[in-house]
Amino acid sequence: EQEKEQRRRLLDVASRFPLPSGCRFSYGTAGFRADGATMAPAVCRAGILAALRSVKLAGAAVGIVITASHNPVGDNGVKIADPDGGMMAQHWEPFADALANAPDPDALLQLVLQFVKDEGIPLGGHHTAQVLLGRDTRPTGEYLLDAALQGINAIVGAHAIDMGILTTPQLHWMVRNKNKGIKASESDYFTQLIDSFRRMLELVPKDKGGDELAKKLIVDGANGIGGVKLEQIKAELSGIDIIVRNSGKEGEGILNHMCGADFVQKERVTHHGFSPEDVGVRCASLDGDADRLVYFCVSSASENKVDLVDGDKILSLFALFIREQLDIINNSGSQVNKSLPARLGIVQTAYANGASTQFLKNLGLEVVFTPTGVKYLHKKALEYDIGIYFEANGHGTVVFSEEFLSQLDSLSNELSSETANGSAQYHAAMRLMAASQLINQAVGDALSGLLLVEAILQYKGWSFQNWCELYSDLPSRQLKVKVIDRSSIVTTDSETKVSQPSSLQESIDKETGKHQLNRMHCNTNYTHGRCFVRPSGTEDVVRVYAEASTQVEADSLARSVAHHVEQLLG
Ligand code: G16
Repeated sequence: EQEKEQRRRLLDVASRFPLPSGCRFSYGTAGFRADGATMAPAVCRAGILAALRSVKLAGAAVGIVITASHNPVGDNGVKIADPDGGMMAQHWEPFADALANAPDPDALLQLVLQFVKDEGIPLGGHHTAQVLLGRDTRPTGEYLLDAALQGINAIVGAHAIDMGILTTPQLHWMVRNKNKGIKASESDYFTQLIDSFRRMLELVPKDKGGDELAKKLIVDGANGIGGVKLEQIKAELSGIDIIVRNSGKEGEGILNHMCGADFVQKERVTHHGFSPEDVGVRCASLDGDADRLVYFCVSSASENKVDLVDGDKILSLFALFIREQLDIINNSGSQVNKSLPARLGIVQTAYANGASTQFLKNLGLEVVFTPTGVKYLHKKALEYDIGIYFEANGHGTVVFSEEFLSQLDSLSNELSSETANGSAQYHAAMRLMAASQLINQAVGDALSGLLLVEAILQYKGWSFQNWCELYSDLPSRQLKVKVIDRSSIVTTDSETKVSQPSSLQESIDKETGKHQLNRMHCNTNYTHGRCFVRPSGTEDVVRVYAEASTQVEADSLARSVAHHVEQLLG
């Protein structure tokens, strides 16, 4: 009977959300994304998928976030969070694609039945499933939420819980906590941020307390959900004075339009909503769903220019801080000889500015690379006791292994019970503990990242300028190229090389070579020259990234390679 009911529900929901002809969805860098108005079939099927994932994992909570993050307001998307709060396991992505593109109800039913059999999913038994849903502020959000709910309810025994309008990282955090059996509501999330931030500030050495001006922080909310949430808690964040711009309130502007982390990182110009009075003030910028964070400072109002601190420099700040605390614990030379061996790993992508990689390697840190996408970086970072990952675009976090945290916990207990209470070692251990509570362990989170940055700047007594001057970025340029079919580009070596079409890599090599030749003739060169091309997994474009020793060279290298892409792929 239950099996019959299951089949009926799947056929029924599939007929309610037919796939429009010509539509093709792909579970890209961060789930399905497209024009919001065309997304309902894919979102409904993501609902089915999430419920199946929960059944497979013995009823553990799985998450669905309806967002297109940094994309324009007309777009929308959907991604699934696994029970640990991370991205859905990648080996389910081919099924996700097949399900989203199933042409009719019968094909969809057959696909599900086959998959359930292959994966050993106990559908039809006395299973349960629970799916937590969150969405951002996009106008298509509510309509897509309904499509997701219908998809979830098509699986017998599945239970959907709508968590409301949230930042993407909040939903990931909730899923993780719920499965750990710990507090998982939005107010619990805020309490954790506020308390651990306060603890971090209490551990700032007394001589480092910043002046009043240094407490001022302007945050560009990209007219999305991040600014809204920050407004809710800013009064409780003692120690910083936050002003939110592009907060998403009526009349403030359009989501991600001329504002937000992606805009300032790519364009390097001031946002909508900033004025000459802001010159010299420390500013942070979030993206539409607050999973990205970059910092900037308006350097010249007349020229509209900004000094940018991107994800690489945030990573470098975190790495310095964590390394310093580990060094204090391990080499303090204090009377209490306690040590805490920790494998610290740094994860970057090909977009990381070459100067940042060099800086980190010069510190003696282990730096590894993965393809673009938090799903790759996060997984890699989990291989370390402390893994720090960031994409240049501001997407990243710091993950601490359970084992390391429990060692840290016993160390701080020991230290606190000995005479060393109050010692540098003890304080360093407490700082790491507070940082692990503050920074989101499930996924990159702009709000928690921002508070950790602010606490570390105060700890170090650093201004924005001190931070910015950690190293000088190599000039770089990123371009987007529209082509007929971006999937015809296949990359290898963590996306640094094109394997197909092979002639494209030859052209890229030739362009770099040409400019090296220029060095001899015209005294210009790409001493630090680097260029790669990859299809975006969130937009219908091919991305071109070039880096060189001058801005003119980086621009020209990017332009010539973009031209080859256009010529070859239309
Ligand atoms: C998403 C991913 C990021 C990725 C970005 C761009 O960000 O979560 O990991 O760097 O897309 O990806 P692509 O170059 O493939 O378009 P967001 O902020 O849009 O969720």
